[in-house]
This record gives sequence, structure tokens and C-alpha cells, in this order.
Amino acid sequence: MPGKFKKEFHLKKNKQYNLDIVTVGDYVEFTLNQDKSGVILEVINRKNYLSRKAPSIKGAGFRGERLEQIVAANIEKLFIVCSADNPRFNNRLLDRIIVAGESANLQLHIIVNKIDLDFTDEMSYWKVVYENLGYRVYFTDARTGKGIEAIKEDMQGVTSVFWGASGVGKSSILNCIDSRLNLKIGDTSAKTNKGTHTTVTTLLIPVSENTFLIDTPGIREIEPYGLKKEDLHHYFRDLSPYAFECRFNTCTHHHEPGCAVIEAFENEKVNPFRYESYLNMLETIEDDMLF
Ligand SMILES: Nc1nc2c(ncn2[C@@H]2O[C@H](COP(=O)(O)OP(=O)(O)O)[C@@H](O)[C@H]2O)c(=O)[nH]1
Ligand SMILES: [Mg+2]
Ligand SMILES: [Zn+2]
Repeated sequence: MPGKFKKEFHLKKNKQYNLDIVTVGDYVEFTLNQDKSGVILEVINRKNYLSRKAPSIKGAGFRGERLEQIVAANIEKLFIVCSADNPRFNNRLLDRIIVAGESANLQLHIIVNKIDLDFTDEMSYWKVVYENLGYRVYFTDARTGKGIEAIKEDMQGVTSVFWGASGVGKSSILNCIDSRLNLKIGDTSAKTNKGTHTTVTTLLIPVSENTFLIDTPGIREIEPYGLKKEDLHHYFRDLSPYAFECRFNTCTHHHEPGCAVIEAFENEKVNPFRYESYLNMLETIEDDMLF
């Protein structure tokens, strides 16, 4: 991509701070050189994209604000990958990824991998919670291939991104889906019980003519980008129906009088872990964000 183009792009976007001018899944116009290298002339407008707040100082803008990091563009489905254990299932992280996926308008599915490590059957509880929200939940064991067939069927004909914490088994699952892939698999470090980052770049993998998979590096943290406190409930399917009945239309469902979400929580109409998760996310959204 020529440097001149980068500059023009930033001017055109009128200081809309995107870290990534071109990302995985983008369609581009390009010229092909004789040596088979290419020069990008134009990035076609994205239908949608999945993003988060850039995690580190590397992603800080000139005034210190954290920029948007785009994971992938032009996607239909997001398969959120969790593991039953090693690393331990974390419902708050799952809810954060759900918010990022919902706000990008993706079809969401949840994979609970390493189901062989669920000795207490805890995951059956969570399966019901998320299926009641309308998300399909797959139980898989990527080491034996158990449960992978259903995922294979549901990803036909679309572009799917696989996203989740490091070490949950994203690359292992993709290797099961297509044995030709041979993606590198990491070791979960016994010391921290956290995954090591084996997948370092995001890869778009063609499986068949219209079916594409995107493998992503694992994440430790996720904060959705550009979210306002009063909009967060839109991405919690179980809370949003109550939000219409709140006294104030700017209600954040935290402490406000006449809040129908709080009332629903108190009357045990919403799952307490989900409401807790909502509050936890609400707290991490800064009040005066620049958009
Ligand atoms: N017990 C168990 N281990 C798994 C399973 N799937 C993957 N693993 C292991 O988990 C580790 C991380 O896998 P990897 O695919 O690299 O995870 P990624 O970081 O999400 O891509 C590797 O040691 C895998 O062998 C599973 O279903 N059960
Ligand atoms: Mg990986
Ligand atoms: Zn409210």
C-alpha cells in the first residue's frame, strides 16, 4: 500500500481513528506487478467489521486515547470459542465478546471446547443460559473431533471468524474442520493456566468456494470500542426488553429510580450472572469518550 494512499485515507475518513486501513476480509482494488506483487489502489467499503479497543500503549492515539483495533471485516458469523477449563470458562469474557459481536451485527454462536475437562457438568448450566438467549451452543472436544461436525455444517457458504481467549483451542478446532490446514497449536502453560499466543496473525482461510474461516490470535482482554453507557443494554438480549419500561430513557440500569431492569433482576426474571456481567462492563466504559 503506497504511503500517499495512507495519508489520503486518513484525510478522507476525517480523523476517524482506525488503526487498520486494510484488514483481513477486506475487498480491495489493486494492480498486479510483473513480479506478482501488488499495489492496493482502493479499499472497498466494509459491510461490517468486528473490533475492540486496542489493548496496549501501541494502540494509543496522540492524545493518549485508545484506538479501535479491527479484527476482521465482511463477516457473517462469529464463533465465540471458550473452553470448559484450562483456561477456565469465564462468563464475563464471553459476555464481552457477545457485546462486540452484537454491535457488529454478526450472527453469534458459542463453542465450548475442552468439554472433556468439564468433570462437574457446570457447562450444562451455561448452555441453557445462552440457548435461552437464542445463541446456539456447541460442545466440542477438538482432540477427538467430537462435536465438530455440527460447526462444519453451520459455517457452509459464509465467512466465519473464530475469536476467544488464548489457549481455548481455536486453532485446534479449525484443524479438525479442515485437516489440510495444519495450524500451529499452542501449549497452555501449566504455571499460569493461560494460553500462550501461538497464532500471532489473523488468517483468512478458504475452505471451499464460498466458505471462509478466520483464525485470530487469542485475546486476554476485550473492551468493545465506541460504546456509550446508555447503549450497552442493546447488546444484552435478556435486559433490553425491560429497558423500554425504565422511567428515564438515559437509564443505565445501575441505580436509577424507576428502573425496570433492576426490578426484573430483583424479581429473578433475569439471570443474576448476566446482570452482574452487565454492571461489570458498564463500569469499564469511560464517561467522556471521544467518538
Ligand atoms: N483437553 C483438551 N485440550 C485441548 C482441546 N482442544 C485443544 N486443546 C489443547 O489446548 C491447547 C491450546 O490449543 P490451541 O488450538 O493452540 O488454542 P488457541 O490459542 O485458541 O488457538 C493445546 O495444547 C491443545 O492441544 C480439547 O478439546 N480438549
Ligand atoms: Mg491459535
Ligand atoms: Zn433502567
